[in-house]
Amino acid sequence: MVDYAVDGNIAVLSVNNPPVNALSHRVREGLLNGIEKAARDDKVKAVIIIGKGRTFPSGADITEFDKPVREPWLTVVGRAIEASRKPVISALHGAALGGGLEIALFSHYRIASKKGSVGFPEVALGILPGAEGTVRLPRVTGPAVAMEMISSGRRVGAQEALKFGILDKVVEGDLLKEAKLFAESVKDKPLDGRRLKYVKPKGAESVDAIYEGALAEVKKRFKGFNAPVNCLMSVKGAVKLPYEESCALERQLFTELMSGGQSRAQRYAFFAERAATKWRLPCGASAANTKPSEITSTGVIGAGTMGSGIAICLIRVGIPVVMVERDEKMLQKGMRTISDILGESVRRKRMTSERRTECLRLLKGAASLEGLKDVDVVIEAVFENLALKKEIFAKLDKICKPSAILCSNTSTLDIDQIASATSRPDKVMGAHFFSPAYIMRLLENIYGAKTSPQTVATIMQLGKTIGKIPVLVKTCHGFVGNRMNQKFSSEAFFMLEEGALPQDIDQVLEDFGMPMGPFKVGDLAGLDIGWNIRQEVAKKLGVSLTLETKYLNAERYSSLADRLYEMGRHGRKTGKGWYRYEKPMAVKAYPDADVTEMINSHAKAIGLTRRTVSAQEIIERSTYAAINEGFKILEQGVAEKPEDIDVIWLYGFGFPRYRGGPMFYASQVGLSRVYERICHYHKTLPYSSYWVPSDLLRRLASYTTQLPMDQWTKFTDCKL
Ligand code: 3H9
Repeated sequence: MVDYAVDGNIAVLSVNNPPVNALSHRVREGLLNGIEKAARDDKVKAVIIIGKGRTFPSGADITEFDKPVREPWLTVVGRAIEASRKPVISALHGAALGGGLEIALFSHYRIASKKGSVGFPEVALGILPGAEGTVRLPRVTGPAVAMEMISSGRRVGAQEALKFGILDKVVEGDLLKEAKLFAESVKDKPLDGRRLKYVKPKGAESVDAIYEGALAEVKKRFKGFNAPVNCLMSVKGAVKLPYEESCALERQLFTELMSGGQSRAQRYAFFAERAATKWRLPCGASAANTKPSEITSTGVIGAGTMGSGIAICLIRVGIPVVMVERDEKMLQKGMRTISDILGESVRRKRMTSERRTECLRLLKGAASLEGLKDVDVVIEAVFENLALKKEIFAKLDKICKPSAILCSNTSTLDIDQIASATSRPDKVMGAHFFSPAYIMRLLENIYGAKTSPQTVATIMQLGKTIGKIPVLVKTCHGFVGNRMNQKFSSEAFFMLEEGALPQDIDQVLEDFGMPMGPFKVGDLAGLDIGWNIRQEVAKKLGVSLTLETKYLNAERYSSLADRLYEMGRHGRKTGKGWYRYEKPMAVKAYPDADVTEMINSHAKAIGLTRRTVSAQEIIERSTYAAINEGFKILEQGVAEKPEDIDVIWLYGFGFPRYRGGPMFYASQVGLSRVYERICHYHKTLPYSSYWVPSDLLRRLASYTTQLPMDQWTKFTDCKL
């Protein structure tokens, strides 16, 4: 795990723990042994710590966090490094993160290769850098930079780290060779001033003001998260308190976070995200045994918001796109949108203007589907209409080369139906992007009954290439995200009828951690969209909706949103929706007495006596309706594992990461409690069939000791 070698009078400790050289028990032990061995060897005058493979250690081994701690602790190793009488030089490359950076800060010198980066991502795991990271970083950077870096988890490149004083030198070429030259140059120098524990932190006089400013910022930016606040408190302590006291404070704040539920959820989310990309099909094909095809050209159909956003994702990573639109005016509008969005990235310094020009060069427009005859993958992003999509896929099938993969950016429609319009159902998939497609990281990829493993592998790989978190699901109406979200949102309307107001429900769910309550989301999206969809559904069912409609297709129906629509309140764009706005498109939402009045009279019209709906009920009915559906989704093999569902909710709907996702949240509440409440709502809320308890949940809830999440799907009948 740590190789020891001596070259001349330099000892080299090489950490060898692929893939990211995590500081596992054996690595810590190896480093400590190496330092002690170098101390005993009279020949050795300096020590280099370096990582083998792709990176310097990227942090503590997160898989060890829930196990009993094994000696030596990271701080024990670090303190031995600092106490060494022979200079220790950490030579960084790749991503020197978390505990890795802490090891470097215990060392007397730090050099890095030009492409290396450093950072403290612990905050994303719900903890803080607990091996003196918060104590040591401010000693080199001052409190402002340390607070910003540690509370945000931001990674900084080598040049910026040099500017901040984190590094002593940035080198090009062979890192080990450069580190040896550096070691030769410092091996006889005294170590006074190189041991950070003795360095007086800078900025003590201004730390209170810096802390207050940083606190206000993190409370806004990371609302609800505990770790960023503890990070700031610890850095403040490091600047104000004597060294040992600040270490004790750091340990106390670290332990508090580590033992809390937020960190458990955030660590789960870290691994869930990685597990989601490891897809597996019922036939046994998987990410591990299926090779993706190479993609060198793509086509996007539709130059609207979604099509343009998808095209940006592709050209941004160097993949050429042919964008097709029937209407030349729309095509030009789409091209302009893309150019403007990339222009904004340049203005925000996220992209150079040369890079923007290169990206735009990869974008071509075409006025007919013929333009797609040579591309490897097509992503269709037209209006959500099955007949239209089938017509387009039938044409594509004739035009595109036989090996081309055809994807539909649909949020609900059956992939098998779309595939049936082609002679290549094995090469048809759903690729559900979330809006705005160039920002949202989730890509819900949908396979149909005949989709081939290679098609799946190719589109999952394409998702990774364009920087998304691709999650694979089986086709069904609404797939995973919208199918569950529909239940989550439906309950909000019913609770309005029963006694709550839009602002009550939004506030409770925002306090729970959702980025926006469902009524603010509705106002933002535009209430005409939902109205159109409801009219379409009613038309298909051959019924007409009235303002007193209470049931649709034997299911409970709320016509409150229809009443609002009829009042001309179409959301933010009209300055009125569930809320009142100062003017159309304004952001600040005000509760509106007219809406309250409308809700009250509607309840009366449909014969409901309004009552108080508690915060607890709002949370339960929204989340448990979605969770029950999540268990049905697992039962039916639509998602392969609970992690897939959680990742979809974390990245597609902003479910609070410190709750891990709806399925993890259910595991923390306790499956028997969740099941019991679902049974209660099933009994008390008739005509909402989604409250019928999931059979899988019932079985899991019957265990006296709750089963771990990785065993849940072992209990599905129609297991993958
Ligand atoms: C810490 O340091 C605490 C200390 O301050 C104090 C302690 C007292 N441990 O992401 P990838 C696995 S907390 C264990 O796909 P990339 C990962 O699960 C830590 N395993 O690669 C995956 O496994 P698999 C602070 C880890 O190239 C494989 O490695 N550090 C760890 O896209 C490849 O990972 C962090 O939070 C770990 N620390 O990205 C850094 N890290 O193949 C967390 C990764 O079975 N790591 N794995 O799915 C990262 O951000 C990224 O992994 C990194 C590489 C940027 C390094």
